[in-house]
Amino acid sequence: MKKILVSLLVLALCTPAMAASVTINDNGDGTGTIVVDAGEPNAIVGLALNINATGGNITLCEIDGTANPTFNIYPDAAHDLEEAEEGSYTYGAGTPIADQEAAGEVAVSNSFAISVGALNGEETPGADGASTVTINIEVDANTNICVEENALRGGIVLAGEGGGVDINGEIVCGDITSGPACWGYDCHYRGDVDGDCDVDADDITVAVAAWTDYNGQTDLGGGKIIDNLCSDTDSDGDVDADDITDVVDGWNLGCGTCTPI
Ligand SMILES: [Ca+2]
Ligand SMILES: [Ca+2]
Ligand SMILES: [Ca+2]
Ligand SMILES: [Ca+2]
Repeated sequence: MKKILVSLLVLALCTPAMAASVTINDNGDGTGTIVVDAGEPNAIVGLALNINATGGNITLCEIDGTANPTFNIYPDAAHDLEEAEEGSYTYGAGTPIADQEAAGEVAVSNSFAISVGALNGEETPGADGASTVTINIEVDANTNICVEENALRGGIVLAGEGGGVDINGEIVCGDITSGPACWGYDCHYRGDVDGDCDVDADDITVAVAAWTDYNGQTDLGGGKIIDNLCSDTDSDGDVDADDITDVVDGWNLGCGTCTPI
């Protein structure tokens, strides 16, 4: 295990020299991906990024699925296991979720670091890294995600002579939403279905149609039209009396401070 930690330390000390890109992709269904791209033919063999979320909660975070041969060690899980009992770490044990400011594995939350590595050539078949790494995220509501390099661990590390790369000190942010875009409208909570910052006859028509067709039903997705989802003013997956109450409030009170789409 000592060998693993020394190797990582050497990699982490490499001077950042090149840029990598980080993008956040929203699937609109409560899932999304963070994609780190160092460009071909570079291979990322060490990755340490801070992830911070506001709004909803991150309920799952994993690297390219749970059994990706690209990375074969989780350094912070290794740290904890080795502290508990020397020699107890095996390749692939643990998770990539780490404390941002100190060594050690933690549970997924709204503020953590991703910490993974790829080691080759030891007694266990190693991993080669990859030019592109995908981190899968699941959230329980509309959530803003921000990603930056973790300074403690060295950010993004390439194989061979590539050394370290950086994202130019940038903090990359994006939303992962759990519903259609209309759920993000400023006045959606009062029944502004079309996002123009009022609740008028147009909105009422859509809301009443959704209420008539789907009162109390919890499955508004699939083949049902988007207007029904937009009439779900409290974004809980149905159009019921609570939503109609919101629309009535919107009709009577208006939208207040609101930016139209
Ligand atoms: Ca409207
Ligand atoms: Ca209108
Ligand atoms: Ca609802
Ligand atoms: Ca409801």
